Amino acid sequence: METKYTTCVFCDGGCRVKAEVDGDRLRVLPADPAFPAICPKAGMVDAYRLHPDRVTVPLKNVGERGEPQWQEMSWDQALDEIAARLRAVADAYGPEAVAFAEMPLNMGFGGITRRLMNCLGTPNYTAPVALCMGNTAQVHRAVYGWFAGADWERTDCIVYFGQDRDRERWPGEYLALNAALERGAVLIEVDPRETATAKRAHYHLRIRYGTDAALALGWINVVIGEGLYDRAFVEGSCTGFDELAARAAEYPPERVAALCGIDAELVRETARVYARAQAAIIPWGVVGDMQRNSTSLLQAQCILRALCGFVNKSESVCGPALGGVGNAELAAFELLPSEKRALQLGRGAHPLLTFAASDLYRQANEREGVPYEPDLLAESCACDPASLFAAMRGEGPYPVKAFFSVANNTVMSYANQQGIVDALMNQDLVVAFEHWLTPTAQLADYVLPDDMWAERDVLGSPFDVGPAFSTGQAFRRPAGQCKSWYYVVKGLADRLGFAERFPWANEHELYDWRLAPLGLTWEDACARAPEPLLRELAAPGRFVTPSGKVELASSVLAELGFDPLPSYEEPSDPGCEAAPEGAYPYVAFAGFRERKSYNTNLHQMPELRAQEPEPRFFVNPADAAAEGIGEGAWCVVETAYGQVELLSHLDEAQPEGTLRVPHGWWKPETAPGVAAGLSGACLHNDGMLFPDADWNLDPAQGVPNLRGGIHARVRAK
Ligand SMILES: Nc1nc2c(c(=O)[nH]1)N[C@H]1C(S)=C(S)[C@@H](COP(=O)(O)OP(=O)(O)OC[C@H]3O[C@@H](n4cnc5c(=O)[nH]c(N)nc54)[C@H](O)[C@@H]3O)O[C@H]1N2
Ligand SMILES: Nc1nc2c(c(=O)[nH]1)N[C@H]1C(S)=C(S)[C@@H](COP(=O)(O)OP(=O)(O)OC[C@H]3O[C@@H](n4cnc5c(=O)[nH]c(N)nc54)[C@H](O)[C@@H]3O)O[C@H]1N2
Ligand code: SF4
Ligand SMILES: [Mo]
Repeated sequence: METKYTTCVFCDGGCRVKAEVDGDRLRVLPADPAFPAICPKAGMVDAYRLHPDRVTVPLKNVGERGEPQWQEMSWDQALDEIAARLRAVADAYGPEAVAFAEMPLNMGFGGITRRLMNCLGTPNYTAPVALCMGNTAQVHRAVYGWFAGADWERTDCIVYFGQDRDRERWPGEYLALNAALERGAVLIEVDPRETATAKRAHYHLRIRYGTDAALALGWINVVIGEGLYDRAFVEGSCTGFDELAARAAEYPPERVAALCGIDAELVRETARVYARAQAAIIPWGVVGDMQRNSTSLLQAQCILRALCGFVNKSESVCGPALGGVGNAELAAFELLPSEKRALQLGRGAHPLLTFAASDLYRQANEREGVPYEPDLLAESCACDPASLFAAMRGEGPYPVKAFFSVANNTVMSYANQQGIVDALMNQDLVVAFEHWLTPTAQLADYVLPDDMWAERDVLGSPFDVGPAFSTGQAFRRPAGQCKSWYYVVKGLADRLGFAERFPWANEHELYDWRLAPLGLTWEDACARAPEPLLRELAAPGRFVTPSGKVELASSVLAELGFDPLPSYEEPSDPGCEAAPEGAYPYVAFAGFRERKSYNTNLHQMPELRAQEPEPRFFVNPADAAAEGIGEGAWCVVETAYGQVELLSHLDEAQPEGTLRVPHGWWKPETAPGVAAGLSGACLHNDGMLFPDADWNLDPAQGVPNLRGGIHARVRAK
């Protein structure tokens, strides 16, 4: 029997697993006995690998775009053709006409795609991570100079903004939460829904969707007004306190309570509980990433941690790591000429995620002796998706005509889904690197089959925020002709004339190169598994910001032309405002996660699908009664911008006047192609309801408001 260690990526829970392999027999177990919460999905490796729908041979569409007729071909021929078409686009329009969207989390490590792009000369990259922690990372960077991670082991007070964890949704954190609550920690949950986690909270703030930034500003008001802040830390380590105090004065608890729809006394009391804790944490959670006021909310959270003295106590700013080649160094950003960086889409309108922001840290990097790192949380140095898709549709400022979708179901993973379909339809070349014929792959010219996590040796991390590399060891052979992303990148690089930048014959040689500065080889790393390989912190405890301090008023935001301080703006909804009064009486929010699927993936798996067969939306029973909707009825949920069809689920936990719409639903068993609605994606996915017009984006980052709510109506079908 063989034992191998790796990380399960059937979701982003990041569970380390141990595989015991005995011929065909396979057991997937927790790698760490202290973390026994491996969910049943991890055991489905062979069912997933050998699923009859899995793409295991390179495919070319010999039909029309969007109405595919697939022809199998060899890898060599596919790579020859793709390289030639890529070159043709770059020659005709410039290399910036080639764009990539990638989910590095699904691949195990980042940086290699950017290396190819930097060789080619295109800055146009986007990642769904930009909607999920990538933008948090850029705001943390503006305030602290790097990402701050919560110390769960010591905490005595947890503030959750909409996190709802359980054994199948971030089980590691769920166990840490359980342990903290058992130790007597206080939980403050901010969530309009009465979730299972909210029921365990000592304080549950059922705010109005999307008003989180106002609440956080109210807390800052109380902390400053009642003198609850850590004067020594503020005076010694922060800039901008006076400006902050003036801004916070605009958010007294009574005003905040009215904005959020809660009691002012609750705002005061929870601010005091947080500020007086010994080791409070505000862990990352996704609802802060996708609101109209995201930057302000994330900034206000950063400010609270600093004001109350938790930074580098219970919230560690670990700073960049040295030793071993990190993702940014692998990406070789120095190869991308400045005139090409200047062309990065979205750089003018929504610069916080782009080179325009990361370049503002250059002096701080030099001061602290740390490498230039544009891509703090792998792939957060990105175009905002709206700007990229607009350019792909031909709306300027220049054409983008070739598109690679790498482990990203692009069509379904942003706002304005119809606009993304149009963007892909307008390309000269679309390539999808996938496991399935997803709605995105259905619009491709070529679908290239990837290996999956159990089939690949991988040296991580997907993100550069932490100081460790982790190893993942393959324990199954790739199905059919599936290949690694490095194989594809190298194949294209060789054909495009960048061979000397990719001197490693295979990923093992690449990993040896990445590990050499640590005095290790890939084999050594495997021998040490399951231990992570720690890298050295370059500036531990220091703030790699322009001022070298925690910036309560951000000089980076100011430099980019934005308000340096957080604020709360009421989102607009022009479509609803133009409609007759009362036309959209509900507020819908998107993205709620089911247990048996992962974002857009896993709907193919029969055992999982049997448990979650149809896309459901949640509605309060009183609202359902008013609309004449019973349990389990097909309904149409509609905004002023689009509609989806979903099954009703009557749920007391859902506040009256609100609708919860799921993310990621398509039905792989139904007809493919644009005319048929891309296997249900255009009928069911949340991206149909939310526009990506500027008024629905966070201004600094251009990330869509998918969590803060939009006006909607509902009717039985
Ligand atoms: N409309 C809308 N958009 C959203 C969100 C939302 O709620 N609503 N949520 C946002 C959030 S939080 C996130 S994290 C992102 C997620 O965005 P994505 O990561 O793009 O979404 P997934 O559906 O998890 O995965 C994308 C594709 O990767 C494929 N895949 C899975 N594993 C592998 C692999 O090993 N190799 C390859 N090549 N492909 C693989 C799957 O088949 C799937 O089609 O979406 C964001 N976008
Ligand atoms: N099984 C499974 N696990 C997953 C995933 C999956 O698809 N399946 N997806 C993974 C991914 S990519 C992510 S990002 C995480 C997301 O996981 P979570 O962070 O748990 O996020 P959600 O499930 O999207 O929403 C959680 C809560 O946010 C609340 N919420 C919505 N809008 C607002 C708002 O404006 N303010 C506040 N305060 N609360 C709001 C909702 O009411 C809901 O209760 O889960 C990960 N884990
Ligand atoms: S929660 Fe389940 S699916 Fe997600 S990483 Fe952990 S074991 Fe894998
Ligand atoms: Mo996410």
